[in-house]
Amino acid sequence: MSPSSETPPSPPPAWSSIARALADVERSPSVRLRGWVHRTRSSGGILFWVLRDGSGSVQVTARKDSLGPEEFEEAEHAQVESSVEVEGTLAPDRRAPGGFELKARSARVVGASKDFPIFTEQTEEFLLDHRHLAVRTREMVATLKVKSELLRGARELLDSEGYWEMTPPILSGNAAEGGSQAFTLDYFGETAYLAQTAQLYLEALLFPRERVYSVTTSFRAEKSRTPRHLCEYTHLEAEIAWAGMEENIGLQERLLTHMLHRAARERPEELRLLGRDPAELLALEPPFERMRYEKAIDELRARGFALEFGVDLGTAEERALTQERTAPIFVTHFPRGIKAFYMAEDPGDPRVVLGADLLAPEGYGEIIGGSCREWELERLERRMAELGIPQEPYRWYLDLRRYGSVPHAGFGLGVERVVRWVTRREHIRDATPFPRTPSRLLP
Ligand code: NSS
Repeated sequence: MSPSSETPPSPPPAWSSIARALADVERSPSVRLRGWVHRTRSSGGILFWVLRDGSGSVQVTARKDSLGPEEFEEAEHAQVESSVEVEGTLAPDRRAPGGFELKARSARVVGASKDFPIFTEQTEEFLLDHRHLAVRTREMVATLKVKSELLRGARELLDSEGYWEMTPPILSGNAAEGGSQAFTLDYFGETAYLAQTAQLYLEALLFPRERVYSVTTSFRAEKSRTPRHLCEYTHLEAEIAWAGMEENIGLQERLLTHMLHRAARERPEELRLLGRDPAELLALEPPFERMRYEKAIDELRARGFALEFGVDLGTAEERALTQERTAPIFVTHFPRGIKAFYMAEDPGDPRVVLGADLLAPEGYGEIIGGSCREWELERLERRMAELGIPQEPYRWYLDLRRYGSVPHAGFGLGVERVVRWVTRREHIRDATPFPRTPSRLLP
């Protein structure tokens, strides 16, 4: 037969993601997928894989008689986490998760994987040492997807309300949240600090834009080994011109609610896998309860804590306050002595500041810290002097109070703190792929 009379072979289908292939199955059941072998088993000339890609997973069956002996043997020897390319037809199968399985016509190994070291029932330490591989586990994947969705929800809400995303610096010549917790490094012979917050820079950026936010990495040189402290975390911060307590709290309520609802709508399966019922998140609506610090101290004393006005609330106190709650709660009007120099004094009660922390329920505790800023030059200078903070490195910050200062307020949300609560992780290090803790810089 001459080549011209041959039926040309139909071109292979374009690469698809697993999620897209399953969504389009009625229209185009013939697909080409690529991903990683999540599970493998073979019996009697039939090979079963669970194939995973960035979008989801699907069961694949490959028969020796459709693949041919050589290709079948190579596929059969592909161990867990080998990367593979598969072509075949999706067919309904009641037993397969997702209701379909891919009947393979070809299955090719791209990158072999020998003795993948991650499996269930390994120690926490081992998994942390192998985090670069453990990020492929189902729980990590689900957590990372929820985290992206929360971040996307945050940007969606802030953008829709006219906030401008800014890119403040990470390196600075001054520490902003208390020098002792700042990492320092050598900057061409000078001392530089790694950012603990973008706040001071967002305050400067208010003047051209009025409503600004940023998502940056913040650093805290805290040796505290608690389940809620990281040395490096994702900080979502906003700053609002002409705003007081109400506007500040209102934005936090709308922001958090939007983030939670988006995650619940877009990632219900991942949330369920992690032990969180998405309905619990959808049920949360503003306004959230508010409680003055003084009242919180009373409540804690009644529960047996020996506390005086003026002490900060730690992990144990916040746990006690929130353990039996199902919705977040604002604790407001903290004593000045335990809060940062830039927080505005309450004109009605000079012992306290116009600030609020938002505590997550179920014992998780603080997820947002916010306040009205001391916006008048004299008062800010006086406060810095009281606290012995040198003016020189903050000269630029004080300038903001010299040239058209306005009342303003803002807050910082700890993204991993929110992820930990939403995904019910015991430790905050499981809310981030590569946690930095006092004892861990690798992987
Ligand atoms: O120290 S904060 O309470 N406040 C600030 O840094 C302000 N300058 C933010 C602002 O107003 N723009 O930190 C804010 C939040 C806090 O509520 C936590 O959710 C989170 O940042 N945070 C942390 N997350 C993880 N690990 C550590 N160590 C940590 N410290 C604070």
